[in-house]
Amino acid sequence: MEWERILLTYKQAADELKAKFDNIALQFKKLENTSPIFIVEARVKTIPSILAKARRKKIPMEEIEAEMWDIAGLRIICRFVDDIKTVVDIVKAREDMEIVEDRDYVTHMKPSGYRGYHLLVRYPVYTAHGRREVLCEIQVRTLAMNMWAVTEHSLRYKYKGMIPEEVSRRLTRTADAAFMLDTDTNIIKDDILEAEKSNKSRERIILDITNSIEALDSVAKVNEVAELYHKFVDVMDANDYTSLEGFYNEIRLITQAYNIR
Ligand code: 0O2
Repeated sequence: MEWERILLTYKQAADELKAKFDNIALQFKKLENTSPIFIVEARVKTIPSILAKARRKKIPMEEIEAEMWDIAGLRIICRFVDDIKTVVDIVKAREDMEIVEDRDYVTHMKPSGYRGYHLLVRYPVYTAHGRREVLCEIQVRTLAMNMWAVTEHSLRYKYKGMIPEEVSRRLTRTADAAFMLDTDTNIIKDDILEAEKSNKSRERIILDITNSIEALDSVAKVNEVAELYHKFVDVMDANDYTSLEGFYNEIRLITQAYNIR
């Protein structure tokens, strides 16, 4: 096997896919203040890990590329369970990758307690030696699902698959806790997002007021600017969004009158 060439092709696929989904997350955040994609991670399996999985699943060496689906892996982490469906729909609507299979371990939890939505995609890359198609597994999980999976993965590795009874019981409890965390945060999702939105617009208003007063400093009368500073401090002390908005509108009128912003 030409491991280096093969793994470099998978690395290119994983890197490209990460860049694509990172950009989607960025666009959501900039344009809608929130994104169904929270974190994107990409990895290529190491040679020992590929060989171990091939042995475990009895995949002959010459069939590894066709049969091992997750040599290139992308993990998309979401904050809310509902976001998983949004992300899956985004992936399914793309024309630069073909869905080969999907596995919904969110609705159908694995017996281990594992949850996540897996999409197997065929993705073309243009390498130094031409076009290649590789399989890549996209795992979509919530933060809680991911935390559980990473923990269970470490324990499984530590105990070589023979997790002691007591540890296994605790793992089941943490899976239940992760499920509850996901269910409850999903129910109050709108509340959480609304709170974050108003925090963000508060921060933006405060920054705008500060910049406006600074700009007025060079054109308005000293007394007028000092008065505005005092009023700003009072409004901040009051910690009331309506007063802040009122003061913001007042400042905007003044800056417009001075024709500075
Ligand atoms: P790694 O080190 O994360 O890459 P299966 O035969 O069902 O066990 P299969 O057929 O390879 O697995 O496909 P599946 O079910 O889609 O699982 C592929 C990957 O999903 C795994 O890759 C894990 O990353 C993750 N996964 C699936 N089941 C579990 C689970 O019970 N616990 C944890 N922690 N992760 C899971 P690898 O190669 O096993 O591991």
